[in-house]
Amino acid sequence: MSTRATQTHNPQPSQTVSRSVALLGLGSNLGDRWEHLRAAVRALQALGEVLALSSVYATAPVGMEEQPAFLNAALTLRTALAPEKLLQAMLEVERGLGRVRGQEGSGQPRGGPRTLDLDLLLYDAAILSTPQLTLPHPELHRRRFVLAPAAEIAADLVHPVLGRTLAQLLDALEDTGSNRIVAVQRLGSLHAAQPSA
Ligand code: PH2
Ligand code: MG
Ligand code: MG
Repeated sequence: MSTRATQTHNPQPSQTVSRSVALLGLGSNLGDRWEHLRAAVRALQALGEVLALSSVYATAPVGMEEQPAFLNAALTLRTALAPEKLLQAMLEVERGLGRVRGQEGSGQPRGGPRTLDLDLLLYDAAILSTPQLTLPHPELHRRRFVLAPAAEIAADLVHPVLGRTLAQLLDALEDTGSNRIVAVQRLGSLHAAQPSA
């Protein structure tokens, strides 16, 4: 029997599983921020294949400004999980790393310090809006702390609503306020030793 015939008669079920590519934002501004990001990447590897991981960036807080500086990063994940399932799994990773959400009664302010924040920024070219999830992430194109790491690993990804690449969106940001270029500093690889500065 020829090799081709063998393959024809033995279809591989795993080849029929559809996979998508998600872009995730990572942030931490509480405790050992570097280690929280590293632990998050390890945990996310259980949800699919991490295709690319950005450098770590030290970023000034946006929104609630009276809080510690953040470390931010981004990664692309090839996954078989649907967007809502992926989001649920991401929330579990956050909880596993000690995140307490800022809800009434939690004692934590909304938008305040967090050990780990994972945001689903893009999922293929999906456009969707449910009470749980908006895609693309509504703040993606407005924030340098998101776009700088994201454009580092996926410059040519097109924002499905705005029709512009991540590199173009980053270029278009004004150098003002919390989006100042100096407010977002590239530190280096997450897998290297943490810079002491
Ligand atoms: N996340 C926020 C609010 N502000 N600022 C920076 N620099 N980085 C963040 O990840 C961040 C923020 C809410 O998720
Ligand atoms: Mg966030
Ligand atoms: Mg979040």
